[in-house]
Amino acid sequence: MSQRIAILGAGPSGLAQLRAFDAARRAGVDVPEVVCFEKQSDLGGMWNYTWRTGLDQHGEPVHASMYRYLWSNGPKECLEFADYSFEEHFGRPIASYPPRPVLRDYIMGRIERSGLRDQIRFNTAVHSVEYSEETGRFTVTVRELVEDRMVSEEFDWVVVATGHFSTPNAPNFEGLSQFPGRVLHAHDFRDACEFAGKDLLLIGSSYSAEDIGTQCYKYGAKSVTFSYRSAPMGYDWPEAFSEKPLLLRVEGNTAHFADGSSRDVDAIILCTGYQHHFPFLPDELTLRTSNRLYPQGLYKGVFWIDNPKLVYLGMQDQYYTFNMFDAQAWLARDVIIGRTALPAREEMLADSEAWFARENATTSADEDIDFQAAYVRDLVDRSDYPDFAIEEMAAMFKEWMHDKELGILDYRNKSYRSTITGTQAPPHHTPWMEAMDDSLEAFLRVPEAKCPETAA
Ligand code: FAD
Ligand code: NA7
Repeated sequence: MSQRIAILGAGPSGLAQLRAFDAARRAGVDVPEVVCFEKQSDLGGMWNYTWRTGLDQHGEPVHASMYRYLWSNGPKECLEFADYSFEEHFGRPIASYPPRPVLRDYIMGRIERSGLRDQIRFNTAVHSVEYSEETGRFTVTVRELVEDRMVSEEFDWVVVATGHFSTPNAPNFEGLSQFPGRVLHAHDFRDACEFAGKDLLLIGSSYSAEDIGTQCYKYGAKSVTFSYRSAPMGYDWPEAFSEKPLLLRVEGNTAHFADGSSRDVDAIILCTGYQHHFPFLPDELTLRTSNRLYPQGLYKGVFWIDNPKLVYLGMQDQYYTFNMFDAQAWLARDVIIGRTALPAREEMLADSEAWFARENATTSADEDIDFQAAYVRDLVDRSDYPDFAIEEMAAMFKEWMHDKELGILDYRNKSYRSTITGTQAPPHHTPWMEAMDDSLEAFLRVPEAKCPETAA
């Protein structure tokens, strides 16, 4: 009987796995049957926007943590697919920091053009995965959401690509229950306009805090106070921003911080990160990790060492995103089709522990970037995924971090050169702070040429 592969999730990671099999099929390889289960009604994963929060219309947890007006927080040149450039998709060069709908269009375009949509079962939520030692196969049980029925099927391999930025890590702080304003986690943040004119407190000092804070300011928040647990972000913030140590308690609408200072605020947003959460997996197959560059227990960051027929994609904290997921998916495919053999368990464990220790030894963001670049290089060298300029991208990531230090509200106005096509991105027609419309149409609009007499 030919092998069957289940891919759980049709976000960038799951789509990378579909694309990897398709590339082999096009090259004449006899590939197994692939079925992708996706609980949303469309592909795109986190890049789909919904107004919904909490549970969806079927009673399933809403996956989306993305919000209106979200623009890429890194240069698109660092996440470009090696086998499908932005220029190929849009037919011309575009600016370096696109808003969410543009990136979604790009991710979806590669799949639509390969005709892979048929392999995805939409509106289908995975509810359990069980492995039988006896048969050596997995039973995947899904709920078909529209029909409201449970269905089980058997597979030889399971690829978990359900993402890890969806289930909030939401700590409690004394007094929050009595706070008179809104308290929410970043996962439920949707529209910055709601907070225009307000004094905001954001807990956390990483990407979500930085991006939601700057965005609320862009759309009219009166002030933004960040509260950090370990270290402040330390940007050269405009006057309306301040950074405080950890929130100790809230009394009424007054927030009290660890340095004895306090501040009156109207709303509190917990930007305290996410949990890796796999409610459909049994204990022995569940990855348990913090948000880090090398989660433990995975060979090459992908294969579950205790049962390597279970594959995890995209479970790392991420500098590299789409192209790293591709590199992982290509290697997973090669093992599944028997092109590459996995070493013995002891060797897999030793390799994974060595990477884990190497990550623990990094002491700066630059070293973290180099670490992830080395990891992606190791993956790419093991499959026929098109080689790409991983190390040059690492240099771009470092430049990007420097751009942010120079101007946290301006860094998205910079342009980078694609390592895939060699094209320098044009500057965007509107500086990010003034670009209020995040639609694909507004982003791609070619500005009208100014008459010589009106051009200053
Ligand atoms: P996801 O995109 O999360 O996709 C997982 C898929 O699995 C979803 O479609 C989901 O519906 C499905 N799923 C989950 N559970 C089930 C189930 N039980 N049954 C069936 N289907 C299920 N990355 C960047 O490169 N640039 C950025 O600017 C950027 N900004 C971000 C901003 C925010 C607010 C967040 C949260 C993330 C951001 N990221 C960014 C990272 C982003 O997560 C990745 O780009 C990418 O979406 C990860 O892909 P994935 O496929 O691993 O996971
Ligand atoms: P991250 O990057 O995992 O960061 C989580 C932040 O939350 C980080 O600053 C943590 O502080 C902070 N945190 C976590 N728990 C607490 C508690 N209990 N108290 C105070 N602060 C806490 O998650 P993000 O949401 O910022 O980013 C995730 C993705 O979403 C990313 O890819 C973006 O592109 C969008 P720490 O520094 O650990 O002390």
